[in-house]
Amino acid sequence: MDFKEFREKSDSITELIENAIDEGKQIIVCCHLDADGLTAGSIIGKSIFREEGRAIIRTISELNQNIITNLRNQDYDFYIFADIGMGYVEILNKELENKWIILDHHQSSKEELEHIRVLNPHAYGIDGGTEISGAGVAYVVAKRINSSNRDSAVLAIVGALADRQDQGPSRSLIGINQKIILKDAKMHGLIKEEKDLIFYGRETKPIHEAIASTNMPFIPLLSGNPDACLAALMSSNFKLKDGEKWRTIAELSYEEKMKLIEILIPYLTKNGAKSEAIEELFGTIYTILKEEEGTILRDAREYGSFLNACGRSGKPSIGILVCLGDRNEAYYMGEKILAEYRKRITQYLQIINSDVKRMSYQGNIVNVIGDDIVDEKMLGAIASIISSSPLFRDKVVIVRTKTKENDLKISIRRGEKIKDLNIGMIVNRIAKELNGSGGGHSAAAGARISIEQYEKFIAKLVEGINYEKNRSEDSSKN
Ligand SMILES: [Mn+2]
Repeated sequence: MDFKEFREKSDSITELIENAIDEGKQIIVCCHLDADGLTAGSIIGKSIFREEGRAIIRTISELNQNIITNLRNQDYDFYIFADIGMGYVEILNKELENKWIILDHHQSSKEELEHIRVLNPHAYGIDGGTEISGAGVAYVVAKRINSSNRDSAVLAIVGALADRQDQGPSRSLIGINQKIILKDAKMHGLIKEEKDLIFYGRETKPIHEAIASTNMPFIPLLSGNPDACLAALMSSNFKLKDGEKWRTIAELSYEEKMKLIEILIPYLTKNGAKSEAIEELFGTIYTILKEEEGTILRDAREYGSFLNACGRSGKPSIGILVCLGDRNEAYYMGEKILAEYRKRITQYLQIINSDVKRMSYQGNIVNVIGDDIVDEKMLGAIASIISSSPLFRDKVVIVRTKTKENDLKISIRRGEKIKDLNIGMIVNRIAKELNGSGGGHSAAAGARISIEQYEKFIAKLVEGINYEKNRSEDSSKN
């Protein structure tokens, strides 16, 4: 890893942004619409506003020639792509000449990674899949523009967690996320880090509701079903109320938390192993101290799910407003969007679970057909949830759905227990061979192909996974 070179490159990229601000250029920040993209775009947008630069932030779900031509025709003076852009360097060069930069953490070719207008950690041996997210890359630059932008460290942590970069012990952040971003946040009293049960709403919701609204890990029969959670807890005489008031997970004693885990074990693991359940349910909680107690945004993971819900429900601008500080109208709208979004996810999962034709197995692969039920914007979320199930930790999960254009959108997730398999690279190659597009990270990738190519896609994927697996087993023998 060459952190010094990454630093130097961020200096030169920062300079390009500063020049654009100084010259009064009209800047457009184009960011991806998932939580990491929204936080990345907001961090960089905020830093430009702070210098009194002129910028607008816009979200995009994907890049392609048409979208880029369209952007060019809108005549902005400077284009910043955040958490998106890899794979399009050549087109950007052609269409936008020298008026663009990319801040991203997705994998790409060496040539793209090292391009003078691209800041990407992969170029310096820093793993963009686990050590820094798109928001983190934006943060590194924002901090160089003005050290006051350290207040954005919180957003960078939200982005990293939403991109599931909590890959350290007890689901903690590692790499630059931990050594630089989290350190900044802690030093300025912005974030508290502690180990506890990972449940959405651990500070805010009644216990059964907190368990029910947890999607990661997804707990079969309980996730999305508060009545079933309530029944399970009541039948074990769990103390759910203090007088009239519902208690929250955060209020429980250590013994009570252990008792809660005991109750959940049968739902979580086949063999009822307590250690596995603990591993699954205990983790590092990141609490955002400046957010009001009792709100969704107080927990950094929940903040991310709030933003993902906005982005994937077609309301990314609500998410951006919240990132920029709105705690009134936009926040209340976001709350409603999140509730609705969780309801839909539960419905999708129920259909997938109850219709045997929708889920099939092929060696290491779990194949899920979401056609005509799963909205393409929510495909990634569904793939992540299914893949987080303890049953599939050593599997590659593939979920597909039809797009509006009658193509297929496919989301691929590598189970936690599989190492040394770069799904993003494999998918990128296969999609290209089949005249589609695709790519991503080593543990999570996506593709878009025509329906006719689906069988070939799966066959090539199985082949690619087996090839990589054998190769890494061979090399580990040597
Ligand atoms: Mn990202």
